[in-house]
Amino acid sequence: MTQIARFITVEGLEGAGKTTVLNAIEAQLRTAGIDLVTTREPGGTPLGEEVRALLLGHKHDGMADDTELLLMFAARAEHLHRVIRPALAAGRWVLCDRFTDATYAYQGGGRGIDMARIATLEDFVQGDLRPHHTFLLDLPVRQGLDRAAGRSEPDRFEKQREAFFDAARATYRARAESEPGRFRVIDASQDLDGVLAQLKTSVAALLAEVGP
Ligand code: T5A
Repeated sequence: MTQIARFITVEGLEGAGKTTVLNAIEAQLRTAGIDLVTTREPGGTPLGEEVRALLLGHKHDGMADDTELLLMFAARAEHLHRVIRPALAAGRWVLCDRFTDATYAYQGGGRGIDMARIATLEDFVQGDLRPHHTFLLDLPVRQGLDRAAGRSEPDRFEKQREAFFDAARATYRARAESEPGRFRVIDASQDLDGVLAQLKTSVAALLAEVGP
């Protein structure tokens, strides 16, 4: 395939089913002959994975909201430098589990940090690089938390109260509404077969849009 390399992200609350969906998108793109790199945030590099452990673990419970925000962007700067920009420059597509929309949703919506401050950091760290396509797996907060419960010891984010996730979901949905060309919203409250069927159609539409 000769299309311009695409940067695709997958977003959603805990228990939305990102892991399964990412695997399905990856398989469909590879079948279409696309060379891609799959990665995740926070993380995706050795430094980023260490920052992820700081952010998700409980060693620093109660860290300042601004510390959390800056650590997200520090990990992202490294990720862009080592993985995302080099892949796109080499013509490879990038499929990333979460990116800056998660920062708007969790640190902006959830923590209440001013969105304008997040936008300033976004410009500083990313320049004009933004995802081309974003799949948002949307489902009611309670349903996602119930699915996620019992998988393992809850991380620092999974321990937040429901109101935190309500605000994060509202932010995700508002962003999707304001950028309909970039976002594809998947109803993740359906069973797995239903979610995968929506996804297959959506990825096929994306492939048709970018052309051979
Ligand atoms: N974060 C991240 C920020 O605060 N700011 C940022 O800028 C960034 C980048 C990262 C955390 O960091 C925060 C957000 C997160 O809290 P993570 O591991 O990426 O952590 O996020 P999680 O949401 O915790 O990811 P998970 O892998 O744990 O959740 P998934 O992938 O959405 O859920 P998944 O696939 O594991 O599914 C959960 C369970 O539900 C079942 C699955 O089989 C599984 O058992 N399931 C379904 N069951 C029925 N029907 C369906 N449709 C189902 N889909 C999945």
